[in-house]
Amino acid sequence: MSEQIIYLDGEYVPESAAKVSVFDHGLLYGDGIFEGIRMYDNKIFKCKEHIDRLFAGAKVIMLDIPMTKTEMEEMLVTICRKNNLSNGYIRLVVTRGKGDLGLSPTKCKTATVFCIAADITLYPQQMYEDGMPIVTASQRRNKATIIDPQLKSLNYLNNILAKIEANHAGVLEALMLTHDGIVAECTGDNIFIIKDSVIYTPPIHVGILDGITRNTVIKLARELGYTVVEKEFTQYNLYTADECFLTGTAAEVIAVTSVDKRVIGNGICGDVTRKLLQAFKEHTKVDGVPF
Ligand code: PXG
Repeated sequence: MSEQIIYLDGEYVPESAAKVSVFDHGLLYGDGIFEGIRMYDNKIFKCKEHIDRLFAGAKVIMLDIPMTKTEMEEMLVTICRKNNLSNGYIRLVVTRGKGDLGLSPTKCKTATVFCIAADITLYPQQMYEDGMPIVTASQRRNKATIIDPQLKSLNYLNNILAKIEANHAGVLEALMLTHDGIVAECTGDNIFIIKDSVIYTPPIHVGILDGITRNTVIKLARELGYTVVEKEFTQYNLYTADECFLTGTAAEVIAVTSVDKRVIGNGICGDVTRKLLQAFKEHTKVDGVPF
C-alpha cells in the first residue's frame, strides 16, 4: 500500500516525511487550532463553514494563517485527490509554529499548517440503528470565560479526560456539563433532546462548540416543520426526554438511548431522530465543494 500523502507547510509529502519540530508551540503548549471535516462522494462537506470557523479561531488567538481562505480550500481539494479518497475525513491543523522553550509566541515566526486526509471510523453501524448509551462525566466542560469552547483549540485535555471516563464506564461517549451543572455537550458532539415533539439544544453561550453539524441539523429540522429551541436544560430534562441524539462531523446524527443508566424514551432510536438522520444523509449528497 502506498503511503498517505500529508500537506505540511506548502508541500505534499509522504506520511513518513511529514515531521513537525519538537519546538512547535502546538505540541509544547497546545497553542493552535484545528478542524475535522468530512468528504462525501467526492465533495468536501460544509467546506466554507469549516474554513470560516478556522479563520475565526485564528483571529481570536491572534494567529496569522499563512494562506488565504481560497488557498486553503484548494489545498483541501488537492489533499483529497492526492489520496484517492471519495469519502473520508480531513484533519486540518494550524499551530503557532516553531518557537523556543518560552511561552511567548513572538519567537514563532510562521504558523505550522498541516492536513491529513484519511478514512474515518464512526461508531459501529448497529448504534445508528439502535442508539447508544452514554454517561455523564465528572469532568466539566471548560468555562467560556477561560478558554471559550467555541474555539476549536488544540487544548482538548478536559474532553479527553471525559472520554476516559466514558471508556471506564464501557460506553463510547460522555456528556459534559458546564461548571454550573447545565448540560453542555459531549466530548466531540453536540447534544439535542426532544420533548413533546419540540427539539431542544443548549445555546452556544453556555460554553459549547458552535457545531457545524448542529447548525445543519437545526436548519433541516426547521425545514421539516419542527420547532427547535436553543435553551438551557439540566440532567433532569435529559433523563425524562422522549428522545436524545448527538451531532458531529465524525458522529453525524446518532441516537442516545440511555444516559447514566436511565433509559431515554422507549429506549430505541426515536422517530424524530430517525427523520433527522435521514434528512442529514440526504443533505450530505448535495452539499459540498466537489473534487
Ligand atoms: N463539540 C465538540 C467539543 C467537538 O469537538 C463537536 C461538538 C461537533 O462539531 P461539528 O462542527 O463537527 O459538528 C465537536 C467536533 C473525534 C472528532 O475524533 C471530534 C470532532 C471533530 C472531529 C473528530 O471524535 N469534534
